[in-house]
Amino acid sequence: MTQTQKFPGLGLDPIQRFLRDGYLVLPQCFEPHQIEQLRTELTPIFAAKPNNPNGAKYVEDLFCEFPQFNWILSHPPLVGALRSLLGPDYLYIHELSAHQEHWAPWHKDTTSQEKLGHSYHWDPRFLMLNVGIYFQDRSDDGGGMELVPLSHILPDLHIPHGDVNPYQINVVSPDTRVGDVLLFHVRISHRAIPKRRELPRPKQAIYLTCSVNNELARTYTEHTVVRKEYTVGHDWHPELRALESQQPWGLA
Ligand SMILES: O=C(O)CCC(=O)C(=O)O
Repeated sequence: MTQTQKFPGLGLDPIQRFLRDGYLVLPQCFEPHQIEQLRTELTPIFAAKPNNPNGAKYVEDLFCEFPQFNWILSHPPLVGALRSLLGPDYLYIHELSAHQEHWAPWHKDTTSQEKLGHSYHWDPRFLMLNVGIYFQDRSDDGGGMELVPLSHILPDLHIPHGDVNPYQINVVSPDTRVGDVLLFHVRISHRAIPKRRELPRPKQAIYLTCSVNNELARTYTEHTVVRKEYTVGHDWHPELRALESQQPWGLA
Protein backbone atom coordinates (compact mmCIF):
# COMPACT_ATOMS: atom_id res chain seq x y z
CA MET A 1 0.00 0.00 0.00
CA THR A 2 1.42 3.42 -0.93
CA GLN A 3 1.55 6.34 1.53
CA THR A 4 -1.14 8.10 -0.53
CA GLN A 5 -3.49 5.10 -0.22
CA LYS A 6 -2.74 4.72 3.49
CA PHE A 7 -3.32 8.43 4.23
CA PRO A 8 -6.11 9.69 1.95
CA GLY A 9 -5.51 13.37 1.21
CA LEU A 10 -7.68 16.45 0.72
CA GLY A 11 -9.11 17.59 -2.61
CA LEU A 12 -8.08 20.85 -4.25
CA ASP A 13 -11.12 22.76 -2.96
CA PRO A 14 -10.43 22.34 0.80
CA ILE A 15 -6.73 23.05 0.25
CA GLN A 16 -7.59 26.30 -1.53
CA ARG A 17 -10.11 27.23 1.18
CA PHE A 18 -7.49 26.71 3.90
CA LEU A 19 -4.93 28.84 2.06
CA ARG A 20 -7.50 31.58 1.35
CA ASP A 21 -9.42 31.72 4.65
CA GLY A 22 -6.72 30.51 7.04
CA TYR A 23 -8.80 27.71 8.54
CA LEU A 24 -10.57 24.49 7.60
CA VAL A 25 -12.85 22.02 9.39
CA LEU A 26 -12.24 18.30 8.85
CA PRO A 27 -15.69 16.86 9.59
CA GLN A 28 -15.64 13.63 11.59
CA CYS A 29 -11.88 13.19 11.33
CA PHE A 30 -12.21 11.16 14.54
CA GLU A 31 -15.06 8.91 15.59
CA PRO A 32 -17.08 10.41 18.49
CA HIS A 33 -16.37 7.25 20.52
CA GLN A 34 -12.62 7.85 20.07
CA ILE A 35 -13.01 11.35 21.52
CA GLU A 36 -15.09 9.98 24.42
CA GLN A 37 -12.31 7.50 25.10
CA LEU A 38 -9.74 10.33 25.06
CA ARG A 39 -11.86 12.26 27.58
CA THR A 40 -12.01 9.19 29.82
CA GLU A 41 -8.23 8.73 29.65
CA LEU A 42 -7.35 12.40 30.04
CA THR A 43 -9.68 13.32 32.91
CA PRO A 44 -7.55 11.67 35.65
CA ILE A 45 -4.39 13.10 34.04
CA PHE A 46 -5.88 16.60 34.26
CA ALA A 47 -6.97 15.88 37.84
CA ALA A 48 -3.34 15.19 38.80
CA LYS A 49 -2.15 18.52 37.34
CA PRO A 50 -1.93 21.65 39.49
CA ASN A 51 -4.59 24.33 39.10
CA ASN A 52 -3.47 27.41 37.23
CA PRO A 53 -4.48 30.85 38.54
CA ASN A 54 -6.94 31.14 35.62
CA GLY A 55 -8.58 27.82 36.59
CA ALA A 56 -7.20 26.01 33.54
CA LYS A 57 -5.24 22.78 33.51
CA TYR A 58 -2.63 21.94 30.89
CA VAL A 59 -0.93 18.67 29.92
CA GLU A 60 2.10 19.89 27.98
CA ASP A 61 3.88 16.55 28.31
CA LEU A 62 1.10 14.60 26.61
CA PHE A 63 3.40 13.08 23.98
CA CYS A 64 6.38 12.82 26.33
CA GLU A 65 4.85 10.90 29.22
CA PHE A 66 1.76 9.16 27.86
CA PRO A 67 2.37 6.85 24.86
CA GLN A 68 -1.29 5.75 24.88
CA PHE A 69 -2.02 8.97 22.96
CA ASN A 70 0.55 8.39 20.19
CA TRP A 71 -2.09 6.99 17.84
CA ILE A 72 -3.58 10.48 17.48
CA LEU A 73 -0.45 11.62 15.60
CA SER A 74 -0.67 8.71 13.15
CA HIS A 75 -4.45 8.75 12.72
CA PRO A 76 -4.72 8.23 8.91
CA PRO A 77 -7.42 10.88 8.14
CA LEU A 78 -5.46 13.50 10.09
CA VAL A 79 -2.09 12.53 8.59
CA GLY A 80 -3.63 12.56 5.08
CA ALA A 81 -5.03 16.08 5.55
CA LEU A 82 -1.79 17.42 7.04
CA ARG A 83 0.27 15.89 4.22
CA SER A 84 -2.01 17.64 1.71
CA LEU A 85 -1.52 21.04 3.36
CA LEU A 86 2.06 20.86 4.64
CA GLY A 87 3.78 18.33 2.41
CA PRO A 88 4.36 14.57 2.73
CA ASP A 89 7.08 14.90 5.40
CA TYR A 90 5.50 17.56 7.63
CA LEU A 91 6.64 18.04 11.22
CA TYR A 92 4.91 17.97 14.58
CA ILE A 93 6.38 20.84 16.62
CA HIS A 94 7.19 20.33 20.30
CA GLU A 95 4.09 22.29 21.26
CA LEU A 96 1.42 19.61 21.51
CA SER A 97 -0.83 19.75 24.53
CA ALA A 98 -4.21 19.09 26.09
CA HIS A 99 -6.19 21.88 27.77
CA GLN A 100 -9.03 21.81 30.25
CA GLU A 101 -11.15 24.87 31.04
CA HIS A 102 -8.88 27.14 28.99
CA TRP A 103 -10.49 30.20 27.37
CA ALA A 104 -7.95 32.01 25.24
CA PRO A 105 -8.46 35.73 24.49
CA TRP A 106 -7.91 37.24 21.00
CA HIS A 107 -4.43 36.51 19.65
CA LYS A 108 -2.44 34.94 16.85
CA ASP A 109 -0.30 31.97 17.80
CA THR A 110 2.62 34.11 16.61
CA THR A 111 1.79 37.13 18.79
CA SER A 112 4.40 36.17 21.40
CA GLN A 113 7.11 35.99 18.70
CA GLU A 114 5.95 39.31 17.28
CA LYS A 115 6.14 40.91 20.73
CA LEU A 116 9.76 39.75 20.96
CA GLY A 117 10.52 41.45 17.64
CA HIS A 118 10.75 38.27 15.54
CA SER A 119 9.52 38.32 11.94
CA TYR A 120 10.40 34.85 10.59
CA HIS A 121 6.71 33.91 10.76
CA TRP A 122 6.07 36.37 7.88
CA ASP A 123 8.67 34.67 5.65
CA PRO A 124 6.87 33.36 2.51
CA ARG A 125 8.31 29.89 3.21
CA PHE A 126 6.68 29.80 6.64
CA LEU A 127 3.59 27.57 6.82
CA MET A 128 2.44 26.28 10.16
CA LEU A 129 -0.98 25.37 11.45
CA ASN A 130 -2.66 24.31 14.64
CA VAL A 131 -4.91 21.26 14.88
CA GLY A 132 -7.78 21.80 17.32
CA ILE A 133 -9.42 18.57 18.51
CA TYR A 134 -12.44 19.48 20.64
CA PHE A 135 -14.01 17.10 23.15
CA GLN A 136 -17.43 18.81 23.01
CA ASP A 137 -19.72 20.33 20.39
CA ARG A 138 -19.31 24.04 19.74
CA SER A 139 -21.90 26.13 21.57
CA ASP A 140 -22.59 29.84 22.13
CA ASP A 141 -21.82 29.21 25.79
CA GLY A 142 -18.28 28.06 24.99
CA GLY A 143 -16.57 24.99 23.61
CA GLY A 144 -15.37 26.12 20.18
CA MET A 145 -13.48 28.92 18.53
CA GLU A 146 -13.99 32.30 16.87
CA LEU A 147 -11.70 33.28 14.00
CA VAL A 148 -11.16 36.24 11.67
CA PRO A 149 -10.96 34.80 8.13
CA LEU A 150 -8.03 36.14 6.07
CA SER A 151 -6.30 37.60 9.14
CA HIS A 152 -3.41 35.18 8.64
CA ILE A 153 -2.28 37.47 5.82
CA LEU A 154 -2.85 40.70 7.81
CA PRO A 155 -0.45 42.31 10.28
CA ASP A 156 -0.70 41.39 13.95
CA LEU A 157 -2.92 44.08 15.48
CA HIS A 158 -3.17 42.37 18.88
CA ILE A 159 -0.28 44.38 20.23
CA PRO A 160 -1.19 46.37 22.27
CA HIS A 161 -4.95 45.96 21.88
CA GLY A 162 -5.41 43.07 24.29
CA ASP A 163 -8.64 41.12 24.31
CA VAL A 164 -10.52 42.83 21.47
CA ASN A 165 -10.88 41.91 17.83
CA PRO A 166 -9.04 44.73 16.05
CA TYR A 167 -10.03 43.67 12.48
CA GLN A 168 -13.00 45.11 10.59
CA ILE A 169 -13.83 41.68 9.18
CA ASN A 170 -16.73 39.47 10.20
CA VAL A 171 -15.84 36.84 12.76
CA VAL A 172 -16.71 33.22 12.02
CA SER A 173 -17.26 30.46 14.52
CA PRO A 174 -17.18 27.07 12.81
CA ASP A 175 -19.91 24.73 13.99
CA THR A 176 -17.53 22.02 15.14
CA ARG A 177 -19.06 18.80 16.46
CA VAL A 178 -17.36 16.12 18.54
CA GLY A 179 -15.04 14.25 16.16
CA ASP A 180 -14.46 17.27 13.89
CA VAL A 181 -11.02 18.84 13.71
CA LEU A 182 -10.39 22.56 13.24
CA LEU A 183 -7.19 23.36 11.33
CA PHE A 184 -6.08 26.99 11.63
CA HIS A 185 -3.05 28.86 10.36
CA VAL A 186 -0.89 29.92 13.31
CA ARG A 187 -1.13 33.55 12.11
CA ILE A 188 -4.93 33.61 12.08
CA SER A 189 -6.50 35.80 14.77
CA HIS A 190 -8.69 33.73 17.04
CA ARG A 191 -10.06 33.25 20.52
CA ALA A 192 -12.02 30.64 22.43
CA ILE A 193 -15.78 31.26 22.39
CA PRO A 194 -16.06 32.95 25.80
CA LYS A 195 -17.48 30.90 28.65
CA ARG A 196 -20.97 32.21 29.33
CA ARG A 197 -22.13 29.47 31.70
CA GLU A 198 -20.90 26.16 33.08
CA LEU A 199 -20.78 23.49 30.39
CA PRO A 200 -22.23 20.05 31.22
CA ARG A 201 -18.67 18.73 31.42
CA PRO A 202 -15.35 20.63 31.63
CA LYS A 203 -14.24 22.03 28.29
CA GLN A 204 -11.37 19.91 26.98
CA ALA A 205 -9.31 20.05 23.80
CA ILE A 206 -6.04 18.87 22.30
CA TYR A 207 -3.93 21.26 20.17
CA LEU A 208 -1.18 20.07 17.84
CA THR A 209 1.19 22.51 16.12
CA CYS A 210 2.47 21.31 12.72
CA SER A 211 4.75 22.74 10.04
CA VAL A 212 6.12 22.36 6.58
CA ASN A 213 9.48 20.60 7.00
CA ASN A 214 11.92 23.48 6.55
CA GLU A 215 14.39 25.50 8.57
CA LEU A 216 11.66 27.90 9.72
CA ALA A 217 10.10 25.02 11.65
CA ARG A 218 13.41 24.70 13.46
CA THR A 219 13.50 28.47 14.06
CA TYR A 220 10.02 28.25 15.56
CA THR A 221 11.06 25.27 17.67
CA GLU A 222 14.02 27.23 19.02
CA HIS A 223 11.55 29.99 19.85
CA THR A 224 9.69 27.58 22.12
CA VAL A 225 12.36 28.43 24.69
CA VAL A 226 9.98 31.27 25.58
CA ARG A 227 7.36 28.60 26.14
CA LYS A 228 9.60 26.53 28.37
CA GLU A 229 6.70 24.57 29.76
CA TYR A 230 6.52 22.55 26.54
CA THR A 231 10.13 21.57 26.15
CA VAL A 232 12.20 21.91 29.29
CA GLY A 233 12.58 18.49 30.87
CA HIS A 234 10.22 16.99 28.33
CA ASP A 235 11.69 14.79 25.61
CA TRP A 236 9.42 13.03 23.14
CA HIS A 237 8.49 9.62 24.51
CA PRO A 238 10.81 6.84 23.17
CA GLU A 239 7.76 4.94 21.84
CA LEU A 240 6.78 8.05 19.88
CA ARG A 241 10.32 8.26 18.46
CA ALA A 242 9.96 4.60 17.40
CA LEU A 243 6.60 5.39 15.78
CA GLU A 244 8.13 8.39 13.97
CA SER A 245 10.63 6.08 12.25
CA GLN A 246 7.73 4.22 10.59
CA GLN A 247 5.74 7.31 9.62
CA PRO A 248 6.05 9.88 6.82
CA TRP A 249 5.99 12.82 9.30
CA GLY A 250 8.70 13.87 11.76
CA LEU A 251 9.07 15.32 15.23
CA ALA A 252 10.70 18.75 15.47
O1 LIG B 1 -8.84 28.35 24.65
C1 LIG B 1 -9.01 27.78 23.58
O2 LIG B 1 -9.72 26.80 23.43
C2 LIG B 1 -8.27 28.28 22.38
C3 LIG B 1 -6.84 27.85 22.43
C4 LIG B 1 -6.01 28.72 21.57
O3 LIG B 1 -6.38 29.74 21.13
C5 LIG B 1 -4.67 28.29 21.24
O4 LIG B 1 -4.25 27.21 21.69
O5 LIG B 1 -3.99 29.03 20.51
